Amino acid sequence: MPTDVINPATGTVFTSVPSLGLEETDAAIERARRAFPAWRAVAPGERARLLRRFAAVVDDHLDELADLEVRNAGHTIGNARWEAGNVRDVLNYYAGAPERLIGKQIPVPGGLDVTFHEPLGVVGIIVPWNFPMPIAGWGFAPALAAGNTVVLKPAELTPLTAIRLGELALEAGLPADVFQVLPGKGSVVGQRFVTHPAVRKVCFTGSTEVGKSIMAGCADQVKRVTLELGGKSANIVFADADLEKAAAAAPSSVFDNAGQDCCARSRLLVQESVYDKFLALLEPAVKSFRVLDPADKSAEMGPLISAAHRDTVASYVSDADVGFIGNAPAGDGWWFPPTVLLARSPDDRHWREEVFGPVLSVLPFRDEEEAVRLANDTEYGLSGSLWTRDLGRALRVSRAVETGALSVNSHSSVRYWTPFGGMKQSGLGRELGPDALHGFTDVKNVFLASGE
Ligand code: TAP
Repeated sequence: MPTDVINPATGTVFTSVPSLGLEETDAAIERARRAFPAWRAVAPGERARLLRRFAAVVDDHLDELADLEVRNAGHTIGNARWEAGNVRDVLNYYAGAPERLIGKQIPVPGGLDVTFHEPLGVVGIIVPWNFPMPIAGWGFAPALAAGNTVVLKPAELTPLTAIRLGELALEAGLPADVFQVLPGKGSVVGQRFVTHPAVRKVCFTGSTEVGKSIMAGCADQVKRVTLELGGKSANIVFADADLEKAAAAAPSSVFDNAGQDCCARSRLLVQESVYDKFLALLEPAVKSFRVLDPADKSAEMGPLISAAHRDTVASYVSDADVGFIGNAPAGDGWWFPPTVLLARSPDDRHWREEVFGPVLSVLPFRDEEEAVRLANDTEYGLSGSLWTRDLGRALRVSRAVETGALSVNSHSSVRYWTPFGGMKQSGLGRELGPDALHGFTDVKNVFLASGE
């Protein structure tokens, strides 16, 4: 049965894609299993060349991929171009890996001991709707570089760029069945990655709730699993910070991609001595945040992904203390304005739960100890920022905040050169960075007796 694909900026259906059933999923996994021995046997230099070629073909189609994402996910054209470029860059980065997948030679008595990083087999990648291209690339690029074959399930809401990337891989010369994109339901295609014995690893990005069920399902086969889950990250502004800079940067740290970002700094902690001053600086920055047709080059934020999601986001605002609200287009599409809520206490629902929309909750704190305690008072631990001019404080707080990625005097979270992933219930394992291939390989130790 085909699935309708909707443009969230207009609410209209503009195409449909097939939704694969169980039999088609099993057949694709079987093809991936059969393609594995030949792919792992491709010489490292040749695998590197194919991945670089794949990157070049993505680059040739950058505008096309970006336009697809604007229509399918409502991403601003600026973001969508960055996202397609990120797939290219991540492919190029991991194209350097096959020739550098170096084991160890370990001194032992009686012979020679060496380790190999062996590919796992078929890797299943499950992608959410919020960043369809980058999250796909962070999985398939290192998985392929390590010599695995890949089956990838895009989110039902946003399948188009992943399907196109699957076609571009073939155009670049990757052998058939090495990288297959399987559109369909999570409960059918995604779940089969968990239960099918030929799939040796699942990379899941999405909600903490589904991630837990995937982890439990993978336990049955001791299947490898990487989880990138939700977040409720804190942006901590100390009184000694460059307040103008921190206030100017705060809106994009939470409203980028309409807040549908697991790294969104959706909890703003402001030291009480500068609380009023900071909010006065923040208000114009929020009100001038440009929420426009995402195809408009000057747009900083587009619509939410669906009508149902807009209802969920709205439910957090209805009984909260609203600080101030930005602008959004009226009319068709799933628009929601940037919204700043003043938390009454850390028990407020909007302070505790991941809204996954353009909603920022603000709370004052007294001192460093209280800032750290409030920042860590959550089951999540993905990202976060702190703003201060005090180097010692920057170091102390960076070490004390329990998150996988933190930035000081900036809101940087994801750079493909560095590891990305969550602490606590935000995830398990790390993607990106120089060590990502170790998540797609098993170490084999070989001892060769010298016969002495
Ligand atoms: P989910 O419902 O968890 O869906 C994520 C992906 O998993 C989709 O492709 C979905 O397929 C699939 N899926 C759903 N149920 C499944 C099952 N039982 N077995 C296997 N696969 C299944 O999340 P979402 O609604 O797409 O995204 C929103 C949430 O994801 C947010 O709350 C956010 O916390 C989290 N998120 C986290 C991150 C990172 S990087 N940590 C990134 C994006 C999103 P369908 O298309 O059929 O739903």
